[in-house]
Formats: sequence, C-alpha cells, structure tokens
Amino acid sequence: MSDPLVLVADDGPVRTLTLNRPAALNSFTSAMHAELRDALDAAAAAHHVRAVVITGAGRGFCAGQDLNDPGMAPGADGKVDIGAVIEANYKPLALRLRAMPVPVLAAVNGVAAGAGANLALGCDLVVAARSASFIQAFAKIGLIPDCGGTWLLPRLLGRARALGLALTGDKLPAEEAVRLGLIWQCVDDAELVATSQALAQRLAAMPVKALAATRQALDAAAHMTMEDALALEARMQRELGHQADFAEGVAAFQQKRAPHFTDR
Ligand code: T3D
Repeated sequence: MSDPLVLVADDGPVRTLTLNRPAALNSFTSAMHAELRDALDAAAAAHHVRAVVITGAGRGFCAGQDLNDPGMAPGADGKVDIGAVIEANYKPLALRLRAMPVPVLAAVNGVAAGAGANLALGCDLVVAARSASFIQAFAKIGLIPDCGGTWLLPRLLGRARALGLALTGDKLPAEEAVRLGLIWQCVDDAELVATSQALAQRLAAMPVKALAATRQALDAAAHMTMEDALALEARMQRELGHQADFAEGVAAFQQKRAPHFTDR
C-alpha cells in the first residue's frame, strides 16, 4: 500500500494534518486533494477535535498544483481545463477552510508557493518558520492567484502590495510576511512545531464555537455597511449568548476559576 498523502495525528483536542509528498514539496495532485478534503471533513465531524493544524512533511509546506500531475495533461483538443481543476479541488478546499467549526492554523515549515501559499493564508492563523517563504508563483506560468488568493491578498495586504506580490511572483520571506501583516507569527525553525502546537492547544481550550463565529462575522462584515455589520453582531451574539460556553465563561469569571468550554 502507498503512503498516505495526508498524515493525521491527534494530540488531545488538536488534530494535525501533514501534507505528505515531500519529494515534490507537497504539491497537490488530485489524490492529495481528495485525502485533504476527507481529512478536513473528518476533523469537522469529530467532536473531540477543537483545533486543526496544517503543515508539510520535509523541507516544503506546499508548492501548489503538481505541474506533473496527469490531471494536468491536455485533453483531445490539446487544451488543459484548469477551470475544472479549480472547481473540483481548489474552490472546495478554500471554502472548507472558511467553514470549519474550529480554528485552523497553518504551521508553514518551508516554501509555500502558488495554491500552497493561499492554502496557508486561508487558515485562521499562520505561524511560519524563519526559513519559510511565500510565493505567488502563478504569474510565472501564465495564471492568476487561485485557491482564494484574489480575495485574500488585497484584504490582507491592500491592493498595492497584493498586486506587487501577484505580478512579480517574488519570494516573500516569512519575517517580511509578518512585517506586512500577511501572517501572524514567524519563529525560529526549531521552534515551529512547539509554538504552533502550543498555540493550537491554547485555541482548543477556548470557546471554539465563538472563535469560528468570529471568523464568519469578520468575513461577512467585509462586504457590509457598518449598520448591517452591527445587526449581524446582534444576531450572532444573541445566538452565542444562548450557548453553554457563554454561561460557563461568565460563571468561571465570577467564581474565579478556569473555564471548561464544551460547545462546538
Ligand atoms: O490545475 C492547475 O494548474 C490550477 C491550479 C493552479 C494552482 C497553482 O498552484 S499554480 C502554481 C504551481 N506551482 C508553481 O508554479 C511552483 C513551482 N515550484 C517552484 O517554483 C519551486 O519548486 C519552488 C520555488 C517552490 C521551490 O524551489 P526549490 O529550488 O527550493 O526546489 P525545487 O528544486 O524547485 O523543487 C524540489 C522538487 O520538487 C523538484 O523535484 P526533483 O527535480 O527534485 O525531482 C521539483 O520538480 C519538485 N516540485 C516543486 N514544485 C513542484 C514540483 N513538482 C511538481 N509540481 C510543483 N508545483
């Protein structure tokens, strides 16, 4: 039997998914997409999982689409239907991340290029090793940023920097990515696993239903008037205020003890 293309490991409430095609810098084949989709669905369905970490095996995080994948071969008309690949694989992946019921953290261990960069940026928090880098490699092969890149980059960086990265395809080192506000944190390579796992454990102990709702509210508010955003806040707070986690959080505060959150 061949090795899994996505390794799955639990440490209590934290599930780590490791992209596992290190010889090709964990670039995406259709088969790896299918395994990652299944793994994300399984993590979403497993009640004990309260945070997910995505990382890569070997020296890279993910080099985007595997440019040697047979799925990239031209059809009878001599053309490759990349739109079909996006619809089948990258669009569902980007939307899955956005709809996860728990926080998702990218632990970027090395180069993240093309859709691999935007996979990382689509996670809720990105922690990168100092030697890691982010490359919007698409322009170099005649494509536009995908896997949510056109939506994410201007929101994270503003139009000028988004276009700068997307048009040049230049390598952005992790430290610079933090400075620009593209990612959350950059740590020494030797600290990446410990730091990202500790952060994931910390999030897992928090009211994760509210954390997922926070992501949803921020994303939705980006398209709204302030008045509409305020109305959404009221609706979502009403719903969260009816959850056990809110009662627990307030009780723990009043009783001066650590809270134990269980909603998901
Ligand atoms: O269907 C569609 O196309 C639509 C979807 C598009 C989404 C996309 O992601 S498009 C962008 C695709 N990705 C790229 O264009 C990146 C290509 N890779 C690179 O530019 C470089 O590999 C890196 C800058 C990422 C890293 O450079 P370096 O020097 O550290 O490593 P390397 O030597 O280039 O790569 C190491 C191995 O990984 C090498 O294999 P080998 O020669 O040792 O057998 C290389 O071929 C392989 N590899 C790296 N990236 C890919 C890849 N193999 C297949 N596909 C890749 N994307």
